[in-house]
Amino acid sequence: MSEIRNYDAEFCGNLPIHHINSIQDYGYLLVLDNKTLNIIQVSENLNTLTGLAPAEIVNKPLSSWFNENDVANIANLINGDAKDRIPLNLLFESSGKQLHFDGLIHIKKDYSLLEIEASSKDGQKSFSDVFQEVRQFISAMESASTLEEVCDVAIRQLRKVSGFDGVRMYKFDADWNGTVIAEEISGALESYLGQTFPASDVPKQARALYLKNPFRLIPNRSYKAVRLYPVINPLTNAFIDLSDCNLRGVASVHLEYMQNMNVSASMSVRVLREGKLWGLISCHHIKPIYPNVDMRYIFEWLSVEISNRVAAILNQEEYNESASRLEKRTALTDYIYAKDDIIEGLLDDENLNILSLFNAGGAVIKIGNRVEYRGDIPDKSEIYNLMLWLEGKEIEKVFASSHLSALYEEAQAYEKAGSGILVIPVDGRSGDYVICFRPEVIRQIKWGGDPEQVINLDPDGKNYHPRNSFKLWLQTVYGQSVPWSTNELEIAESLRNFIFEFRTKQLYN
Ligand code: BLA
Repeated sequence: MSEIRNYDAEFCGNLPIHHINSIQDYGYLLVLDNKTLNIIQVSENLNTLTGLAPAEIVNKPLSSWFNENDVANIANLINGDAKDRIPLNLLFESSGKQLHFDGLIHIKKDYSLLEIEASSKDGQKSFSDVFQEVRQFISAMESASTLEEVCDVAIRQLRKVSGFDGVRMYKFDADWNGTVIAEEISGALESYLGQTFPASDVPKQARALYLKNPFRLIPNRSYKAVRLYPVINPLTNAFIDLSDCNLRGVASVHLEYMQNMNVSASMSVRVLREGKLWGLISCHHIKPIYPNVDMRYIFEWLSVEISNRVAAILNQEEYNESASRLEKRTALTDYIYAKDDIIEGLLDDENLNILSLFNAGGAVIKIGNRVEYRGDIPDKSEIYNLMLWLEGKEIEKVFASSHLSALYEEAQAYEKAGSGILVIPVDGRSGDYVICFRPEVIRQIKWGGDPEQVINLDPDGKNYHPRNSFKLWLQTVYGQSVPWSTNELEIAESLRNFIFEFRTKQLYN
């Protein structure tokens, strides 16, 4: 199969989801002028609370409906340092009625977004209950020692705490495709465990939002979209940016996607590693479900615990691996000194050599007039041509690929031995290189539905739909090796520096 089309870059990733100009109907949105605290834009459903048409609400001060202390607090916040996602408890007063609201305010330069929803005490737990649950959660995760165990424990516990029908751990790869690596579901949901979903399913602008907002909640995909009034924000003269707003309306392609997955509700919570999105915890419910604000905060808290635990395990694994590789590299460079020769030092020892350092199947070293070959490698003439190609690239730093034939067509002839290549230029101008080869590892990707069919266009050529089947779709990938890790590339670069210094010393001694 040819390369899969990148719908993320070409299409889905460009949908302006922040300018949707509508909200979901489980709350209300008020946009405030930071200077006057007047309401300048509202979600049209605010008329059900106030009994007034949206046109009658705008330009009124916030104090027309909100308690004096709350308004004073908001004024202080607007002038304060914290800007994003500040939670509030608010008292709303209309026609003698008092209603409690949970609020969230996002403060921008000229205006603030105030989203509110009726406080729900349904299923609310006492602090000590929550504390016990979280404590149990953390201790269960601490006793898990591998990534698989952590993910399994995390989603099992989250499902118990939240009551969602299904909870899955979804891990992104280097190309932002995501694989379900752990799953807890009830009978009515389809299993996606082990399946990979293309990057466009959670496109780049949607992924970027998790860096600011820990979760995305869609309690009912059949919600009635609520428009904003007026349509254009009077301070910016543009559609308002709803990126930060939890209530933000949902892109219709994703609502259809949820329908195709047979779920009504969805909540996805970020898992971060070193400030980057590592994965998502995706929760689904067959019927609509409204986790209350406390539950969302518990989720947010637990996602931080999960992120920390995942990062700790992966960092430890990487640390162990890089410490052992560094040890090997040091032994190898000592050996080069002992032999007083780069080629002999890198190849002579049966156990510790350039192949074992980089987990390579074969290697070739050319320095000056000497060429040495080891292990599984392409033919000598093929290597000669490869070196000419490398010379043309004028590489000065380490160069690596786990899919050489995608860059250099001739390599298709020797994918078995040389799907992957790591090149340490010794002296690129005279064609001197240390080259390691990695063999082909044929692998199968279990896609959740055909990745070539992620979008179906209507005959009008304008309207489109997401794929409607997530049935296992197998792709066999040929011509690729195990990828070279960042640490391997760093070690290769440090070896290049060593070789350079060693040769300089040899020249001048
Ligand atoms: C959003 N897609 C999402 C989200 C998830 C997924 C988790 C975040 C919102 C949410 O929590 O529901 C995808 N959910 C998955 C996947 C699994 C899962 C893969 O549980 C696997 C188990 N989607 C498409 C196509 C496009 C697209 C073709 O299939 C674009 C043309 C877009 N997905 C899309 C958009 C959003 C989205 C735009 C953001 C929706 C929003 O926040 O408004």
